[in-house]
Amino acid sequence: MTHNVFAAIQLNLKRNTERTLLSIPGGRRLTGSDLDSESAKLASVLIDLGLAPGDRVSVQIEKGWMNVILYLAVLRCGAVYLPLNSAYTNSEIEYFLTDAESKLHVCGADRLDHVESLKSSIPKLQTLTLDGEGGTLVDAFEAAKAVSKTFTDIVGRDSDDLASIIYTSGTTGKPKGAMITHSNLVANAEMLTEAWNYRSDDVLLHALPLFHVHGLFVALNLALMNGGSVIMLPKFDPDTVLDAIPDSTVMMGVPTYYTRLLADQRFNRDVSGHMRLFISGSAPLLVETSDEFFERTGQRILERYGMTETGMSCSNPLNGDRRAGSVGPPLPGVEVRIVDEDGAELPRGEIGSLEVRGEHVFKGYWKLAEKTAAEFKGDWFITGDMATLSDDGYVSIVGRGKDLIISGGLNIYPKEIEDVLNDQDGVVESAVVGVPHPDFGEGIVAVLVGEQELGMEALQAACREKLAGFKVPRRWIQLDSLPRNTMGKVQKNLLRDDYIESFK
Ligand code: MLC
Ligand code: AMP
Repeated sequence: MTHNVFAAIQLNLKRNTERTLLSIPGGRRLTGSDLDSESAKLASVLIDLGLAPGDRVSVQIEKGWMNVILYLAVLRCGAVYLPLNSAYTNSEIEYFLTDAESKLHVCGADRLDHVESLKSSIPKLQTLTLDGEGGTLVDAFEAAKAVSKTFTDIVGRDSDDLASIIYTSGTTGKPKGAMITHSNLVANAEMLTEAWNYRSDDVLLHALPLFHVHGLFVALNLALMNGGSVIMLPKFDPDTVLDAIPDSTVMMGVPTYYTRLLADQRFNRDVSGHMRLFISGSAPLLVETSDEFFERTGQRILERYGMTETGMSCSNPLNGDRRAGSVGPPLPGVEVRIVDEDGAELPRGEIGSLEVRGEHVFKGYWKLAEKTAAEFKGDWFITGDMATLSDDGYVSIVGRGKDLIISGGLNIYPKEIEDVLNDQDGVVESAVVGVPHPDFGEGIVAVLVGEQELGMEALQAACREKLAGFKVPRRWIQLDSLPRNTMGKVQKNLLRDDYIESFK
């Protein structure tokens, strides 16, 4: 028996050969049979290219049906899917491809020259392009479709074999590749199916990007593993979302999606009344957003909590008390504990470090055995989030032990931005903090100390060149010195307080 997660997906594709499982408004509609046969054809292309089980396929493409086929094809042939945010700059992706030793990289034609130039340091790297419905990947796919007999199998994998690597940044050093196994994906989808009673008659409104855990493993996998159908939008846009809601039953999003919907007066009880579930995660959902949503629609958003390394760990209940400000009890099969700085478990209600364990917890960081060991205590994974556990078992995330900004559901590690800023002429030191932002939850403020008056435009341009747009600070401040405690550590909490109104 294979543990390839694609086998679990295929079971449901085969149960739904004639039904449309994936539809792109104004574009293609694919049945279970289409998803099965087209992923097989593309898997043959990958195998013909020489991809072996375990080889990494890095992907930086726009969202669309071909992205779904590519993802399924990579799983199907036992390779490892490595999705990359389409906003990452060339200098950012260089690290990922080199570290992961990609065997195949799929990207837009505009990125090709840069990726080709990496071949000297990644000798076995091959490339294919995908732009909308064109590119060398599509050419190869069409050619494979014309061949009557190709690969239709599923390459066998063990439960502990890698299905995906997703890079997450960290408070120190370079981004780390989280190794996610086939059994992690199956386990997490099973937990969510049970917790949310996910069904084949659910229609998922999918506006999330496909390059993160939320859009790929929580949203897409869950639907496909249940034979549910997906309405796939290229991105979150209130107009297209409002058009798609009448045909949907479940929507998943980051809090920004819900604040943007609430800002649109067309979004009301009439539009949303038939929906079975609105789910939020990836960033804290403000109590006021949850309450406003409830007042507007009569429905309480179901908030859940997770991370790249673990998939989903906690969720408010489908039936029962969905508590604003809490992420709910652990999912079935997940254990959580709250510990103090010495690792001792804390009494209920006290704030401490959140640790989780279960089948959903990843295998470790790619090529980083020491970092992996440092973030586990036995099989307990240290999330880096600060939380409380109520007497009745609800987890509330109250802060972060890690220096992390979450903007519009995207994680930004200040260190990465500070490193770029500190390299610029005239900059003595910098501190980057996140403060409340009405649209993104948190917005980025850069506080700098310079040898002389700093040209903020040049600093901004330097950030733009090196970093994805969502990581570029939006407010710039120069001080004579940064506030420090007696240990010499920069007091970012004071900076956050001082600039808390920056985006008001
Ligand atoms: C885009 N921009 C952002 C941003 N996204 N700025 C701050 N934070 C963000 N999240 C900037 C761009 O750089 C650009 O600026 C400008 O906004 C317009 O870009 P856009 O792409 O047109 O923006 P928009 O479509 O409005 O996107 C915002 C968004 C999107 C919130 C809809 O970021 C999004 O879909 N976020 C979801 C992220 C997600 O899936 N997270 C899950 C992670 S998994 P400029 O100046 O550069 O032109 C995880 C685990 C878990 O966390 O628990 O789920
Ligand atoms: P990522 O590394 O992108 O997977 O992001 C994971 C982090 O997002 C977690 O460690 C939390 O800090 C945060 N997160 C995810 N869901 C929630 C939530 N519902 N409430 C608060 N923080 C969340």
